[in-house]
Amino acid sequence: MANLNGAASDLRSTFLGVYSVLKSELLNDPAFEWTDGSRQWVERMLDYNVPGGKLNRGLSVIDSYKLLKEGKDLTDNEVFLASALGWCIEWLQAYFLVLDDIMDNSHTRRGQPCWYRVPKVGMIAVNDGIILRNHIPRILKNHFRQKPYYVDLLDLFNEVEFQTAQGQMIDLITTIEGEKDLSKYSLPLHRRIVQYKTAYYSFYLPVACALLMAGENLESHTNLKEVLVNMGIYFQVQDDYLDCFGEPEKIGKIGTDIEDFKCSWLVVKALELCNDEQKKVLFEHYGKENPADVAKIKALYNDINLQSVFTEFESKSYEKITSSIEAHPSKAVQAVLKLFLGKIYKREK
Ligand code: GPP
Ligand code: MG
Ligand code: MG
Ligand code: MG
Repeated sequence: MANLNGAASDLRSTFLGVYSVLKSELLNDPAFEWTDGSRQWVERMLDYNVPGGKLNRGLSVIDSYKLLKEGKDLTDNEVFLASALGWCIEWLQAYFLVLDDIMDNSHTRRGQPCWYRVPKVGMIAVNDGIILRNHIPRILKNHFRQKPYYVDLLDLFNEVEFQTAQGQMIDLITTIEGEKDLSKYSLPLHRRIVQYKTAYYSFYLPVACALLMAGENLESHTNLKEVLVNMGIYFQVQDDYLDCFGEPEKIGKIGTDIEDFKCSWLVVKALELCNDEQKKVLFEHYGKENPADVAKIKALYNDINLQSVFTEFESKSYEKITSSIEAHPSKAVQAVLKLFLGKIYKREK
C-alpha cells in the first residue's frame, strides 16, 4: 500500500481508502453465496450509510493511537489497523443511526433522506441495520484474530453496544404515548440518557480502541473514561441544542425532538427557568406533531433566552473539562483529550 503516514489532510483520504478495502472484503465474504442483486444492495446500503458523516469518531482512533505513540511515525500496518478500528466505530454509528431514525421518525440525515425513507427501502432498513452490526465482528475477525487483544476488542464493542442500547431504551420509554409527563424530566434523567446513548460509543470507544492497540489494559484508565464520558455528555447537549437551533443545511438533519417529546437538555432547562404561565404552555404543546404546537415551544425557548443559557453552559463545560484534562498525569493522554475537545467546542454541525 502507498505511504500511509501523510499529513493531516491526507489522513482522511487514507482512511477512506481503508473503507474501500473493508467494503470489498465484506462484499466478497466467503460465508455467503452472493448474487449480483445481493451484492449491489449491500454496496449501495454501505455507501449510503457508512462513509458520509464527519468521520470524527473513526479518525479519532488514528489520532489517539498516534498521540499514545508520542509522535513516533506509525507503520503502514499500524495506520491500516487503527483505520479498520475507526471504521468499526463508523459501522456501529451507521447501524445506530439507521435504526434511530426509524425510532425517532426522522426525515433527513447527513443532508439526504433517512435510509428507511428511500424508495423501496422502507423496513428493509431494519435488517440493513442488523447487517451493519454484523459486519463489525467480521471486520475484527478478518484483521485482528491473531492479536493478543482480540478478545478485549470484541468485549469492548459488545459492552459499548449494550450501554448504547440501554441509553436508547430510556430515551424511548420516556416518550411512550399516553404516559407523556413533563414533570418527570430533570437534569439527572437527561444525564443518564445521554451518558448511555451517546457518550460511551462516541467518546470512550475510539480512545479505548487505540489503548487496546497500544497494548494497554482498559481497567487502569478509569480517570480517562470519566473525562471522555463528560465530554460525550457535553457533545449530546450540543446535539440537543442543534436539533432546535442549528441550521438543517449545516447539521444535515431536521430536528424532531420537540415533536417526539424527547427529554432534551432544552426542555429540561426550560422547565427549570419558566414561570407558571410558561409552564402551562410547555405542558400543553410539547410533544405534538402539529407545526403550530412546535412553533409555540420554540417561541417560549426564545422568550426565556435559552440560546444564551446554552452559550453559558458551553463555556462552563469547556472550562470544567479543560481543568479535568489538565489534572491527568500523562501528557500524551492530555493531548488526545484536548484534540477531541477542540474539535467539538462551539461546533455548528
Ligand atoms: C443519538 O440520539 C443516539 C444514538 C444515535 C444512539 C442510537 C442507539 C441505538 C441502539 C439505535 P439522537 O436521536 O439525538 O441522535 P440524532 O439527533 O442524530 O438523531
Ligand atoms: Mg434521532
Ligand atoms: Mg434518538
Ligand atoms: Mg438529536
